[in-house]
Amino acid sequence: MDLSKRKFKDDFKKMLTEVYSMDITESELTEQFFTLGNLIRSYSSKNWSRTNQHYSEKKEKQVYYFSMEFLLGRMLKSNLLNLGILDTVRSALQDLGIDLEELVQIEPDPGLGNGGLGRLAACFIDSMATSEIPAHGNGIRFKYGLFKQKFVNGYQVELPENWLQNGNVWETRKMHAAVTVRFYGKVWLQQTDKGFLTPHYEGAQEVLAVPYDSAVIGYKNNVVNTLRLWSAELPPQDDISDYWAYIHQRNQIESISEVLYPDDSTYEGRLLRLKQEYFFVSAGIQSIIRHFKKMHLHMNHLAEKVAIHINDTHPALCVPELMRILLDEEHMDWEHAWNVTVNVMSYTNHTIMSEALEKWPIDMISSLLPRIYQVICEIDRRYTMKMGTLFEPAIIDRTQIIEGGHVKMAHLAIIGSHSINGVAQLHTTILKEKVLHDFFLVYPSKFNNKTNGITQRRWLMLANEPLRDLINRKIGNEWETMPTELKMLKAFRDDNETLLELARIKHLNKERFADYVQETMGLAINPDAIFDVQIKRLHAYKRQLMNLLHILSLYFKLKDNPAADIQPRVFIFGAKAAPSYTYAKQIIKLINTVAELINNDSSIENKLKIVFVENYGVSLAEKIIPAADVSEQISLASKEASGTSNMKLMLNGAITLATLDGANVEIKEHVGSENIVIFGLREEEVYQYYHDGSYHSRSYYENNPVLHRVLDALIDGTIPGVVAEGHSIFDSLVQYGDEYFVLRDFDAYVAAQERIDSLYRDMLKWQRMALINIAGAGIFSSDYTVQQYANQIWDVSSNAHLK
Ligand code: GL2
Repeated sequence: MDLSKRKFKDDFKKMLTEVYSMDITESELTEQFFTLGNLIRSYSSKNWSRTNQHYSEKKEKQVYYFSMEFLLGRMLKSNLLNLGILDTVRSALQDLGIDLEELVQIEPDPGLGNGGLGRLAACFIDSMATSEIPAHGNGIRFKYGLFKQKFVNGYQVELPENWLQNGNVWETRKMHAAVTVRFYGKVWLQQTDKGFLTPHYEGAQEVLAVPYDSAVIGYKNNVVNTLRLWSAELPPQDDISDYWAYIHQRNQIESISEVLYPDDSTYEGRLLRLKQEYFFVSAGIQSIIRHFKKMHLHMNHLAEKVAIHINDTHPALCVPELMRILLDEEHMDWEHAWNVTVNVMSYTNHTIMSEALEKWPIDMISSLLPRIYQVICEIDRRYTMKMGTLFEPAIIDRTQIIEGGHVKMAHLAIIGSHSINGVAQLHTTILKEKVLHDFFLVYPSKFNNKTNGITQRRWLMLANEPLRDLINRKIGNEWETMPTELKMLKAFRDDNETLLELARIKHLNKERFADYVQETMGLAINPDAIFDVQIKRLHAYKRQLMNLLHILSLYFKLKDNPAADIQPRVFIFGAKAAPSYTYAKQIIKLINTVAELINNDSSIENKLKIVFVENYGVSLAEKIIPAADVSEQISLASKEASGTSNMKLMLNGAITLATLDGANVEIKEHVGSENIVIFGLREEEVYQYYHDGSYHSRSYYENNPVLHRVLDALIDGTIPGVVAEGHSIFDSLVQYGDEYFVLRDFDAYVAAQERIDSLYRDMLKWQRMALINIAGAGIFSSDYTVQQYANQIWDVSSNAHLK
């Protein structure tokens, strides 16, 4: 948008007076932040309604991305950037004596997601608006985001994250669009006068689902899509006979949208979780149908106007919920309703970890959602009947929805969707060949791959302005919306001036992060050291532990020989563990304790430091990633579906140190094996071990002296204060089989780290690698990912022509 500094200053002062009756000198940061937020809203509101109007008038097919999580991060700068007014506003505020960076800090970072999956959804809505795809997010307005992590004596402690405390400037409550969601009760089918079977409910609990909409602003294109998050409320009641019963009921209902389930991948049978899933699914689909009906088209045409995406299994109830509405409320016959449903739905699988494949006990689902359960039974019955004639019984048994007293959500999503995708090539191959092989036999054409992506706007243009400026000076700014144009940077691979400039920027970012660490943790780190970064949820398969064992090996090397020639390193960790995941929490305690030991040992002359940042999330990622030299992507091959921090880090010039897992495989293809450091078991070797059962971790402990010493340190008192944790972790590796092959990959990892050490010594060579990584990162933009979803899955145009 066109906005002069003068106009902005006038608007800002006017808004401050109107809302707070203050002038600038009286106002504090909070008032200034809300004033700016409200101004941004007013600047985007016209385009928001124009966009919706355009979609309605043109009867555009619309996409609804159903996701339990949207890990947005702070929106202030992102909205300014996308409106094209970031620099103007920053400079105008400066004239008014206000520092934009200080205002940014006022905004809470809404943690409405656990990790990669939730952040992917956030990147997608940004990219969908930018790519002019008529697509909206649909999720839950959790009152409390993911817990706030504190370390107390090295242990993770969880505190509530009350992000809504001071209100959310971006949202609008849309009471007129509220819908009712039903739980419990009894249901039976009755014939109406017109001959339809309609369900009758008795004793159902009714919950009011109230939507809160936020604008999703496309990058400089006038498109504004919608993120709709639902909040659970008690429906208004005329007479409240029992006040306390009323309060109790209200609390119970409001608890549905109270907390984000704090688990990244492990499954626990929680009734509340199932309620949450049905709640936002039912609310979302009812609202879609309401909207569709305004077009006055027959329901048979729904799939021409609506695509619903099921992001992981959490919203899999979309399938029976749409069926319920088509059958019970629209009186379609089963065949037509099913045809429409399958054409509308598509599903992404985000993990092969079997404990994350959700399943619900029949008792729970049938009492909470009686009608939905009937529909699921009928879907299952028809599936087994139809496919039973075509495939052998064992395949049908393994692919049924209801099995062993449980409803399997992935099976429901697969049977009820026309498309099933994995999130990286390797992951999709593993789905087809292993994890979902039976389904691949049944529905080969449904399977496809869509490698994840990230938005270069947040992760480069905003997070790393010095690098953005350098790139723009070298190759112009076309890459902002056509990110593969970053490849033009390759022309500078032998240009020492550019490489030195890259080095200077990295150093600057490292200094900034070092200042932050000094301020917040009181720890001095050296920006000349290698900044070696592993930021992701704490999970055994991601092998933060292997990283730590390597650090210990370096530490002992220096203890034995203080003159040992190693490049100084700062190992940076950011990770939350699910509160109930004991083993992960033990690893956190161990890392913190080793950090304490190493950081305070003056005999190693600051050659090693460990920084474990508290409460890792989007805002911290934005500080760490631009300062990273090394990107640790060291999961056991086959376990990380894709990973996305790998993409953000390469885009910022970090060198990837990786196993051939998830999207690392594709990163290697794009940058070439000389610009990435690969090590460790490959996926087929891992499966071979599973097959022949020949991995015996103890022999690695017994035969590898370095490993022996490092592992002994866990249990012999070398690391003080971790007796219980040390033994538990030692046993998991040596005694109980080392599920994720940490000891098997250790030597290869150490060798790979030595290679990093030696590469880093040649500064120009290192920067050349960094440059090639930045130049090759464009393909991993979520702009391309969503365009592929649009063209190949949703069948919508990725160009709404709103300009
Ligand atoms: C995840 C995968 O673990 C991760 O590899 C992937 O990049 C993201 C996004 O596709 O999805 N699956 C999952 O349940 N979480 C992830 O981060 N939480």
